Amino acid sequence: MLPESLSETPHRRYNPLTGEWVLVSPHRAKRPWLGQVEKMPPLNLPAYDPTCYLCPGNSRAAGKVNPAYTSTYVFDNDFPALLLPQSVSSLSGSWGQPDLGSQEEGLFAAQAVAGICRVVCFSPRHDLTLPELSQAQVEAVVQTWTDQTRELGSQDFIQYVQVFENKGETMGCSNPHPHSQIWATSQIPNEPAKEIAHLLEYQRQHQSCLLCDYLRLERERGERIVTSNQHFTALVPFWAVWPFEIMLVAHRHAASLTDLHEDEQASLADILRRITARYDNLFEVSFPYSMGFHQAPTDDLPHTECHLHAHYYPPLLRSATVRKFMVGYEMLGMPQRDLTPETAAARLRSLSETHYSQSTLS
Ligand code: H2U
Ligand code: ZN
Repeated sequence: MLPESLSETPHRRYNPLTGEWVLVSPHRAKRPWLGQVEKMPPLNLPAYDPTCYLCPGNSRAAGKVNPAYTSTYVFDNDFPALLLPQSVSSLSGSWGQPDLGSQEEGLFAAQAVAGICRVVCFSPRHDLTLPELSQAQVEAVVQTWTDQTRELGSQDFIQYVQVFENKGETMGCSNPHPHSQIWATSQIPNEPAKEIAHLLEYQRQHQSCLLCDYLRLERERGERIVTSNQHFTALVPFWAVWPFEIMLVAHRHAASLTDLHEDEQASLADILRRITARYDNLFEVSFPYSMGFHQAPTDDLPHTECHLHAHYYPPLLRSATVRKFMVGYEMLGMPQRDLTPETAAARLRSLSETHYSQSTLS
């Protein structure tokens, strides 16, 4: 169990995946439990929106037309942040080689980056988010992410496939039609690169996997677990920064989405629905977040250190309208939280996994 001081005294906690610390101020945190919970009016979106660029049969920018799709639908982003290698003038001849100025060595480092950006619509329905889709529909989403990881990762110049979902206007999501994005790049981006460095170092020191070891301890302790099924556990990490942050970890030491067996894929779809139903039920609002998977790079290395997991970073703190801002001390000093991860987990654990929109129907 948590030493009592960690639920009462200001302290900092270490994130072994990134090597960064988070400041925890539990003495300030009595409020969230007592705070007024404001309800937002339901969105009441139509099943089909003729003005939506993601709905089946509609036109997108640059004149492309979506087919009358009936399951998931993947297309190349019309405004990609990254371009194919042939469209990128290499700064140095090969990917990954910084083009360093000879004298300024390192002070003006730059590298050309090539990549592919895609958009994945979860279903033709404009109004149904992950917890509102059926198990079979979410399995199709998992299968699509897996196929995309395999297809994009098999391209010679791609070293990393980042699957992510930005949900809600507060997260800068431009369209309510449920969708995710995939950016596949010629270099490993910062966040997975930091984690891989720490996973490798842990493996070197302990001859075991950091996430396998961490997951085992968390499952023994139970106090930060939110929900689990046969193949996955969702927990509020000991070092969580965002109030209701969740890390979703595969039970088996699988490195990537592409390593999951069929029953594990179904379990993944199941737990994605459970997590997002709990999130929506927290403030009875469609809960905004950024989430994404961290998996093994698709370069030529074995990456036995990598262990498939996902991070959910939701901004809401006390109600549907009170969000956490990462400003001031957090930008200049370090991230800080009031609500302890244990309290956040207990709160999420107490909620139903039946989506509130369904429970009000019955
Ligand atoms: P969000 O997930 O942040 O809402 O982004 C949606 C993406 O959809 C965004 O990257 C792309 C934008 O470039 N998009 C198209 O590819 N075609 C369009 O017609 C509009 C938006
Ligand atoms: Zn739509």
